[in-house]
Amino acid sequence: MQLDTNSIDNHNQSRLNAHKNKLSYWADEVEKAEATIQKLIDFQIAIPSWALGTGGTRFGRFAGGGEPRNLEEKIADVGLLHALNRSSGAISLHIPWDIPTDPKAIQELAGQYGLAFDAVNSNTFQDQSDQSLSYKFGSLQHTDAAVRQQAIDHNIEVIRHGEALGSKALTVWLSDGSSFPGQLNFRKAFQRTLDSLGEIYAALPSDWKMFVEYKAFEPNFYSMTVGDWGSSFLYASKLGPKAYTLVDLGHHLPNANIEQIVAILLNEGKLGGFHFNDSKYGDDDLTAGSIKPYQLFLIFNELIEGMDARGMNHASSLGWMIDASHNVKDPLEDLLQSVEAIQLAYAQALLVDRVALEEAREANDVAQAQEILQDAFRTDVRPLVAEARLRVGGALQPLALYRSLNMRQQLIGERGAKAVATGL
Ligand code: PSV
Ligand code: MN
Ligand code: MN
Repeated sequence: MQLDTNSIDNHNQSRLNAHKNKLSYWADEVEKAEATIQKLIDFQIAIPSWALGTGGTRFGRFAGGGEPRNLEEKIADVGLLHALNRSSGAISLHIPWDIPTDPKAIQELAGQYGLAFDAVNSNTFQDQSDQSLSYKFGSLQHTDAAVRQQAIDHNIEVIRHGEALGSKALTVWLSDGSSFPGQLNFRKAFQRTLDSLGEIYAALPSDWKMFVEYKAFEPNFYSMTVGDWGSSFLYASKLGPKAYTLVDLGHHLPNANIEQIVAILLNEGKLGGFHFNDSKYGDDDLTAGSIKPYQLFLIFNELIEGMDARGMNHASSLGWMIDASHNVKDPLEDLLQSVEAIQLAYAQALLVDRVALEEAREANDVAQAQEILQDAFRTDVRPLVAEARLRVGGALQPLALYRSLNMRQQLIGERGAKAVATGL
């Protein structure tokens, strides 16, 4: 479904005065506002193909209707999001859920919506019907070399699919680990995983990156073979310069200081990118910024500090991806909310007075340092984010427009009330 530009223009016209009033707050700080708006325009956040359908839980799945039935429709959904917010210009695919049978046609279709292909994801955490050996006891760590080889081959196949579409990165997330003490020889599991990853790494094209995603728990609950940033960092360091750690915000033990992890990885040149989401308990995959917006801001604060210190381009140096999927909200509304929350955190962090912050730190002025951060966090940057969208043809209020045009009803009309997307 294509969104016609008239709808966006009408929507923006009707809200323009109210928007300009809110923006006038920035009249005294035009330079700061302009710099922030420009950075927001450049900043694109990739949408995961598997979040376009209603997410399942272990207990059930309540599909909302009109979900994309194939890769073409997933691309159309991301195209719709991008038309609304002009900030979702990439899609991240998961193989085999999204095998592109005709990569040329798929690439062309994505091009029509102005979309690029972000990291491709492999899947050795489920058994597929056409697969000969099982991943029940792991994939790249498996005791049986034949199972490891099957998982290696799958990852290489994923790279080839990505190459055909113009992706530049492979994300490897492994469910490998153990559920009971005694089950696994940790040392051997690490070494086997490293060796297997090494074979995949060797198949990477020269301009590709490999993201090693860690997760502390689930589906294994005693040990995870890539369980924390330390082990991911070790794998990435041993693999070589094309390998990086990927931080999924929901993959930590409770109360982990994610912003500090981010700062250290970035400083080591080993931070590859993100899977944004939010959580209260575990890998909840809730909408970004819905539970801990201050944490999201603090992460961006470290990102900006570290990227600027290393002369990195904010928009293109790291992989910015969402990994959230919902089962009680319309997935497209949920994704619009996630993108907006990420932009808000980014914009607020851009406002931090870094010189004053460093002075306060050097002087051990704790209260002042805290004031500086909270001052930025408590600034209402919504008009800046809306202005960034407006300037590049997006909607002032994407979610409101999506609703007023009855987009979900239209999708249900096109695809049916029982259309269910592939994924978890
Ligand atoms: C695992 O929990 C994960 O975060 C990985 O990124 C997977 O690819 C994705 O979720 C699957 O939904
Ligand atoms: Mn993830
Ligand atoms: Mn996850």
